[in-house]
Amino acid sequence: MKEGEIKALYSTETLTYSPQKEIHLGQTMPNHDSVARAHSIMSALGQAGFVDIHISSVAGMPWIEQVHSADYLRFLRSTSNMSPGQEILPSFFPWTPDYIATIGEDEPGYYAYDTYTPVSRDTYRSSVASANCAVAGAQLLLEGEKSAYVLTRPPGHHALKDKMGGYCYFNNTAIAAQYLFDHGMRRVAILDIDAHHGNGTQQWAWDRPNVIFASIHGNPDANIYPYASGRADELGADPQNRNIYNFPLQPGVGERQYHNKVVRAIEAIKQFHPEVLLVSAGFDTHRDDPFKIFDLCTPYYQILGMKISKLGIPTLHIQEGGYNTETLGENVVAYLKGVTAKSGAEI
Ligand code: SP5
Ligand code: ZN
Repeated sequence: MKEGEIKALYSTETLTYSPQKEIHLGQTMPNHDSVARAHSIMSALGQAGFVDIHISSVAGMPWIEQVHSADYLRFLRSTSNMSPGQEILPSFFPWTPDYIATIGEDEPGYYAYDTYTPVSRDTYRSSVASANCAVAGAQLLLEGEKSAYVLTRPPGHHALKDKMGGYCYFNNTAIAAQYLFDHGMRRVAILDIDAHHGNGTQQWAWDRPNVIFASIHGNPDANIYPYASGRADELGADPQNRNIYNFPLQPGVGERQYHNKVVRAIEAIKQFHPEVLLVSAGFDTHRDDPFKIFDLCTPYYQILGMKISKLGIPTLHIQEGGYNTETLGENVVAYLKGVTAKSGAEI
């Protein structure tokens, strides 16, 4: 790869996958994971001369099945039979063992934890295609690529073992990690730079001593989604052998405070001595993102990409959030320019 080039993988499913709505506090609104997000990234990658774009076609099912429960997979697969144009948002969430025993099997709400994440006849196919991209990206690392980028859409880091949430259905990052373990990797690091805590990825990493999960995100105690996880005192199943590093930040913070946490997250990863790094790369940290969590500007993503690549570990960059379709593509490009830069300034 020449300087400024990186293998970028996408599936054509992502160019048609188009969830319509979400419900926030009783208000129906357009779903944030618009198809325009994929177009924004694709066109910016093309314009910037990131020419080496491949279409992914790896069958990731064995690794999807290791990360998610059979019941959840059966439920998601069943949504493929929905009528064209039909879209469901769960409206009832069975929460006690009694409820689950009675209606859990048939109730979409059992497999969901919010009203932001709809299902339609396209959901399963697109989610499989997205996870396939992550697996294909991981395969590139095994083939000796120093870094790769995957345009995973739908995103993945909020997907739990048996529940969808936060626009996520399959945990693309956990699935890629599982694939890497099955192909001889022994220590995998995950850095989550989406503005929201990667609760699904943390759940998967929690009791895996050969995984380190480090995440920088909006403080859940400041009413930032997903509200119930991402605190600094979540250390993993064995606190003596810490493998979870959460760096919550107050909403509104800018680059200086953000970068301090990046430095600390990277320090933790370095000390873990991973063989490979997966970055859950969200760009909803940008100042113009509709979720308005942080105050980062586009050029900062280049510094961030450079800082991460200086770890010198084979790295797969996996797309997560980022919802301003005017800026998303250029933010991804700025980040990848940093990732692929051979040298340069660093803050
Ligand atoms: C992958 C990813 O970035 N998922 C993000 C999920 C966020 N879900 C919506 C949270 C709604 C928070 N409150 C909205 C305030 C509107 N002014
Ligand atoms: Zn996010």
